[in-house]
Amino acid sequence: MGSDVLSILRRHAQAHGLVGPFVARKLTPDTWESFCKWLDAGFAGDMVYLDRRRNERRDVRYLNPRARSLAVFALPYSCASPNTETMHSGLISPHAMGEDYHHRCRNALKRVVDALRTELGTHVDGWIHVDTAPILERDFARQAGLGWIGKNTLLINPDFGSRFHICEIALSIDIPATPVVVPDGCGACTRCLDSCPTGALVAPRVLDARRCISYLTIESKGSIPRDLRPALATRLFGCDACQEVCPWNQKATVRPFSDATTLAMDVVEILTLDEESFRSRFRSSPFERTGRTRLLRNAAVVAGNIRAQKATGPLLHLLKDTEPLLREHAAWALARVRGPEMAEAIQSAYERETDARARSDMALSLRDARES
Ligand code: B12
Ligand code: SF4
Ligand code: SF4
Repeated sequence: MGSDVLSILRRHAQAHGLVGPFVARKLTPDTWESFCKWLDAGFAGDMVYLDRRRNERRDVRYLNPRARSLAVFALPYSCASPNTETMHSGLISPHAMGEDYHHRCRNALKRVVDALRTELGTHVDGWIHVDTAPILERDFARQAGLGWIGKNTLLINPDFGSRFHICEIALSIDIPATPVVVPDGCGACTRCLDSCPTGALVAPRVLDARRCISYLTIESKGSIPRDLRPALATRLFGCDACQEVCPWNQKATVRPFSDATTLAMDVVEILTLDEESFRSRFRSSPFERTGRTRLLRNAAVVAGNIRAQKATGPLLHLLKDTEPLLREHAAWALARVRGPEMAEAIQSAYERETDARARSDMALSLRDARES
């Protein structure tokens, strides 16, 4: 029955653009201790949900007590060159383009499980996970033979590099593990560590999320540290520098799931969005998850980095936004875009500011504006 299950899963997964199944050897990860050390070192920043559910990551059966096997799938995504036609382009990581991958993987795997039940003619439980469950996905993907964990911490497959998402089905039946584990393909290479704009890869396979642009632009709900803002350059949402330089991505044959071509957005336009226009523009996209405040915060940083003169109006408007985070980042950007001309506006914003964090950051922006 095991091999029948594998071929049914493979056939239906393929029909939905997924590669797999790769079946894990066991339901416990090999690197849970390493994960705990990482948490204890504080590398997770504000991602408290990782610590809250750390014990559940010890064994898939904490989550799915009747699970007997774990089938892992990959969803490769497009890595087309950024479309930088807009005047004030903020880069969007290709993984975030098109339909939210959480929906896409979940819907595809639901159909795969339904097809499995129909073809086997019996009830099989299949619990679907994509990204958000307390499962060390790269660990299981590695032990299932999907790839190796690169020095940039990403799982790399020798055929399609690291640009893919990982999703799983925990099944209530036994299926045979994939016999091959992919050997390490990094060797002496250190390109990813050398090219990280913020030095977030503090050692091979160890990432300090607090410095990672992906974390700062997508996960972090707070202020982007002032010293790291310039390193974002034009990155509006996510970061791929440590993947772009990887030789395994350069030689990969990627099968994109998305036909999206827009990998950049005009930051000046983004800065004008109110809550309602944000929601209607980004419904069902990954930006909906992060919300208006974080996207506009990032857009202000990019506008400051590219010294977008046209952003002056929207940034001045944001000095009066209801979100202190936006007032703070708008002041920072204005100090970079128009320097001394903006000192008066920043001074007034500083004087009426009631949020302590925003106020202390604005004091520094005011100083910068006067000195520039
Ligand atoms: C938290 C999180 C983040 C955090 C932290 C990332 C990190 N490297 O830990 C932030 C927000 C920074 C992030 C960024 C990104 N993420 Co993310 N993220 C996650 C999430 C939810 C948990 C990962 C986690 O537990 N991290 C903690 C570390 C310690 O655990 P780990 O990376 O899983 O496993 C580690 C151990 O196995 C250890 N290890 C193994 N062998 C060895 C050997 C030695 C010697 C040592 C010291 C350690 C060690 O190293 C591994 C890597 O750190 C997963 C989904 C999931 N449920 O797993 C997605 C996930 C890892 N992310 C994903 C993606 C796509 C991204 C981004 C590419 C998005 C982007 N373009 O902006 C970036 C990539 C940044 C990078 N270089 O990793 C994909 C990765 C796909 C792949 N091919 O690997 C995942 C699997 C989501 C998914 N389902 O597709 N992410
Ligand atoms: S995603 Fe960007 S910031 Fe994060 S580790 Fe990779 S290169 Fe560094
Ligand atoms: S850039 Fe080099 S060291 Fe980094 S993940 Fe790719 S092969 Fe490994």
